[in-house]
Amino acid sequence: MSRLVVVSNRVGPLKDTGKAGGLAVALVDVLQEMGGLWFGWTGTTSDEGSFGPLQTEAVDTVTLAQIDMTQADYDDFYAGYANRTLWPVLHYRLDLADFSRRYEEGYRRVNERFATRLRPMLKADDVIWVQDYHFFNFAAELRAMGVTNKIAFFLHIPFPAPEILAGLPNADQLVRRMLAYDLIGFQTSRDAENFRRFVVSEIGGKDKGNGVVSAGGREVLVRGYPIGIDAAGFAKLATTPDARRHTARIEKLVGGRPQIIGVDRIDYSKGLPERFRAFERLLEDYPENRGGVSLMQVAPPSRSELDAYAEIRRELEELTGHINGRFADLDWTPIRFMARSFTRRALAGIYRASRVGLVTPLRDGMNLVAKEYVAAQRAEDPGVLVLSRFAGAAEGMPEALIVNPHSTEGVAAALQTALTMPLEERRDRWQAMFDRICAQDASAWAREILRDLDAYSK
Ligand code: ADQ
Repeated sequence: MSRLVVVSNRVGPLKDTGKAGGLAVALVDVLQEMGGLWFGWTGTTSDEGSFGPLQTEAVDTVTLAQIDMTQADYDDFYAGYANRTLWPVLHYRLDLADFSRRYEEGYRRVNERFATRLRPMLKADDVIWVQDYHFFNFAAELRAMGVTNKIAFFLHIPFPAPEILAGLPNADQLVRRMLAYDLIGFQTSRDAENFRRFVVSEIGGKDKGNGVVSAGGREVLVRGYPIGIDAAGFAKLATTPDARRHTARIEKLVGGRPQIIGVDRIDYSKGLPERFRAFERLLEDYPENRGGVSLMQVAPPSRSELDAYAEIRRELEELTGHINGRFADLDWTPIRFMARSFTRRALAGIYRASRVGLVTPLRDGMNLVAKEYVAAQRAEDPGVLVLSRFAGAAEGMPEALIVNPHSTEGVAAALQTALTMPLEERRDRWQAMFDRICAQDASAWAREILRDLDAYSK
């Protein structure tokens, strides 16, 4: 059997994968089974950067190999092109994107450097799997060095409609270089369709049917592979003593009154201010909820060096103050906003104590919180998921209450429906979603991509 080589910006952990979430669990599973190498960035910067020593660590059949970046690489490649250019464009926010040429050059430089460092570690029949928007160019760089191995790519975030992507300077070159992969996986069939449309309309390629596109002498399989979570594992987490303690603390606090839960990194793609306004509208339009229903929002800060992120945090603090000032009572606080993170066990317990899971991104590749919320529920008395139509997760979770996150009234009405939904309907909807996320879990996702890569690439 071929060895698996995974490339991603951050690697690991190999042990304690439970703390890291579904992706690490899924990748470590397949890496262990096939034997493998996981290559990426150490997370630190140094003067030598990617020319510095390779840091390795091996557990059983799996080796982690990591290299540093220079501060300039970090600024141009990571904080620059990846997070200030690609992230906003791929989330349909051309208005927030920074198209500095320096960033684009840094991106090419780091892709080339990382590929150069991986090259001598590759064996002839290795199967290579590259993750996410940091490394769109990786296969093209390897091909230029004569690598003919099978190489797959998976994009964790959305791939926008061609009309949006065309706004990115040199988008056509970026997509041409992506065709160096043999298989390109996206979160949804819509993202895959957007990519195929771009190939046809912007670079003169052909859609050959069954997901295959051809251009520049290459044929590539392009499909949706919705990522899953370790659903069974997460359901178990929700019943651990640690999780139960968190469930009990919330239940004591709310005393039988329903809680709505939101859990997101602070990011403009997550629709957080819109969500707070929709909750305010719930209290305005359905006054019977005043003094009863509360919203708990858990949101660890991310990328706080970027202005757009710091602004959202300020806006959320203001909205919390405004809504609480307007509606709070002696024994009831409408919104509890916590800009911090929790362990996965604690999170599982928090989901379980919440009657409604509110997941309303303006754009999201998949959104794992939607699946974790479902996995953590009690089968006999499950909560209701309210889910944005613009999360990739909506494609595979039609039993959720699907909303347009831009519609304050629409989300408020869905919340009211969720809060008043009879037990039997809650159970039916939950069971269908739970069965599906168990069948289509993270490990099934990884295996399907690798199976298709093996079957379709010559
Ligand atoms: P993210 O944008 O990070 O991931 P998401 O899929 O929701 O979004 O995953 C976030 C993870 O972080 C979840 O596992 C969640 O439990 C955890 N988390 C969030 N807030 C937390 C907190 N306060 N404490 C502890 N843990 C917290 C990107 C894409 C997504 C895609 C994933 C996986 O943007 O669309 O689903 O990759 O492919």
